[in-house]
Order: sequence, then C-alpha cells, then structure tokens
Amino acid sequence: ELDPLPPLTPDFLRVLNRVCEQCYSDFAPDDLENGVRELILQDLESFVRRQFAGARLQLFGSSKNGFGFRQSDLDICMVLEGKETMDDFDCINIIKGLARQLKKHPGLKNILPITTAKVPIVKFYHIRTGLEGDISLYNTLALHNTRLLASYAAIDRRVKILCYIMKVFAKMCDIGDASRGSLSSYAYTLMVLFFLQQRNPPVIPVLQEIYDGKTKPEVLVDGWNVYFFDDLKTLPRHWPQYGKNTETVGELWLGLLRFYTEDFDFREHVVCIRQHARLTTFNKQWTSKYIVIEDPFDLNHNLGAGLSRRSMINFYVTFFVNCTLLSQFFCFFFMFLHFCHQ
Ligand code: 3AT
Ligand code: MG
Repeated sequence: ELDPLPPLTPDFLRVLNRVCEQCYSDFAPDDLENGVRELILQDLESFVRRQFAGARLQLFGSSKNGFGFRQSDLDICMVLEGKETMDDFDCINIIKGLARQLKKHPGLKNILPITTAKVPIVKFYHIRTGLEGDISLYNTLALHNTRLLASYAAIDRRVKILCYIMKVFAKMCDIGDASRGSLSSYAYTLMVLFFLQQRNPPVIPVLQEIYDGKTKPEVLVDGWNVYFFDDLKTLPRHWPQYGKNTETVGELWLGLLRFYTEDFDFREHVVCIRQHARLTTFNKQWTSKYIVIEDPFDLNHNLGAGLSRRSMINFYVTFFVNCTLLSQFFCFFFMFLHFCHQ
C-alpha cells in the first residue's frame, strides 16, 4: 500500500506557492517582446501583400491567449479580404505560392510548406529573433478558441499562472510535444481550465453557459456555435460564485495533480470546458482512447485522439509520481528549474 501524502505544512505551501509564482514571472514575455511579435506580423503582412493583394495576417495561439513563453512560436492565420471561406484545393495552392514568396524574404529562413496536415501551413524561422512560426489559412475556429482562452486568462491571475506551470511541467517532463505523439499545449490548457471549473468553489465559470435571456445565442463559424460570454466587466453580476474561491496558486497546483490522478477517471470522463455537467466518454461514443479532451467549439474534435500509448504511460507516470508519492519532492523540482533558469 502507498503511503499517504506527506503533511502539507504551512511552510511547505508557502514555498510551493512562491515557486509557482516565480515560474510565471520567469517565463512570461513582457510588453516589449509582445510588441516585437506585432512588428514581425506587420512586416510579414506587407511583404505577403506584394503577391497576394488583400491578404490579412492575424496572430493567434499563445502570442494572444495569455499563456505565451518568450520562445513560443508565432501562430499566424491568413485570410484574403472579401473571401469568406476557401476550399482545400485552393488552400494548398496558396500555401505553396506563399512558401515560394517567403523564400525571397531576407529576414526568414527554413521555409517549409506542409500540405498534408489537417491544417496546411508554411513554417518559417525568423532570423533576428530566433522565433519559429507558421502561417495557416482560414483557421477561423482557432481565432475564436484563442479569444476564449484569453477571456479565461483575464478573469483571474491564478488561471494564467497555473496554465504556465502546466506547460512548463509538460515541457520539462517531455510530455508536451504533439508532433511526437504527446498532447499539445492547447490540450494541456483545456485540462487546467476544466479543473478550475470543477473545483469547489470554482475558480472560473463556464463562459459558454452564461447568457442573458432564455436561450443561448448562436454565432455560427464553420457550422459550430462559437458564442461565449465575453463582457467580463459584468461577470460578477452574472456569476454568483465570482471571487468565492480563495485558494493560493500552490494549493491549486497540488489540487490539480491530485484531481487528474485521484478523481478523474480517464476511461469514463471527458475533459470538457463548454458545460459544467460531467460529460462521459459513453455520451460522446469516444471510447477507445486514453484520454478524451473535447474541443470547446468543434465538438467532433477529440484532442486526445493523437496520443500514443507510450505518451499516455509517460503522462500518467509523470503525474502520478509527482502527485501521490513525491509532492514534497515536486517543490524541489520547481526550485531546481528556477535556479537553472537564472
Ligand atoms: P505554445 O506556447 O506555442 O506551445 P500555443 O497555445 O500557441 O502554445 P500551439 O502553438 O500548439 O499552442 O497552437 C496554436 C493554436 O492553435 C492554439 C489553438 O488556438 C490552436 N490549436 C492548436 N492545436 C489545436 C487542436 N488540436 N485543435 C484546435 N485548435 C488547435
Ligand atoms: Mg503557439
């Protein structure tokens, strides 16, 4: 039988909390770095417009959702003014043309079009900043899920810190690279948000379930309803539990590790941030996978689908070891990380 958790002394919790907060301030980009991203975007847009008149470029992903690192990639979505949608065939041709043109840009290298992926992209490397990036076309749902994540991040600073810790944790433990069969940053962020919604009292509401009137408004994009409550100034009026949860970041982090090792049943439960009621894998008919993470808008999209068996084992062992056996050790792990970083 396993030993119970070591006692969480006030001292321990204080240190853990400090390390969590420090992790955030060490990795978060400042205004200057965010400004640089915007400048790169503007430069690319005017360059691309020479060939594709009416092209509009927009940043999304962690450059915009509030959970970006200094070295996070630049996720860019391109649309053509006056054109609402684009079929796959045109998309692939434009991606190829875009790649040919970007090769002429003196500030970029390693231009690589990827046309076989679900979302075709051109990858590039920005020489002066060392940032990598990719441009996709008409990735409209991603723009909306970025806005949703940014709204959750703006509700409470603990949201931002915990999402950061989760991403650092996943990267350090080597369980955070979607191209190698692990979960993506986006999937880990959804896991954190789900935990914060299910906490008692909750730290964040379910924004997709808050609305005035009787029925949920419908804002259709690619056939999915992307409505969510975004008038955050009036959130305290619309959400009675606002401000009820007063736990520290350290307590919440340990709570999160315990939630995913002790409460959450990977075979039965679905990580679902669009409704508060528990959704099961049986409801979704997604039964064969190791973890089921439902996209908040594209309800047919399971973010756990690409997870390999090996990654799932790594994932579970990492969570389990850190939580149940060595929660004291875990604190040192972060301190170690912190000192390495300095
Ligand atoms: P990093 O800081 O770059 O690791 P990120 O949030 O930017 O974190 P990605 O670069 O992997 O994450 O993805 C960029 C955005 O693309 C995030 C999300 O809006 C969208 N996205 C990524 N993966 C998926 C997915 N599997 N399904 C739907 N949208 C996705
Ligand atoms: Mg990114």
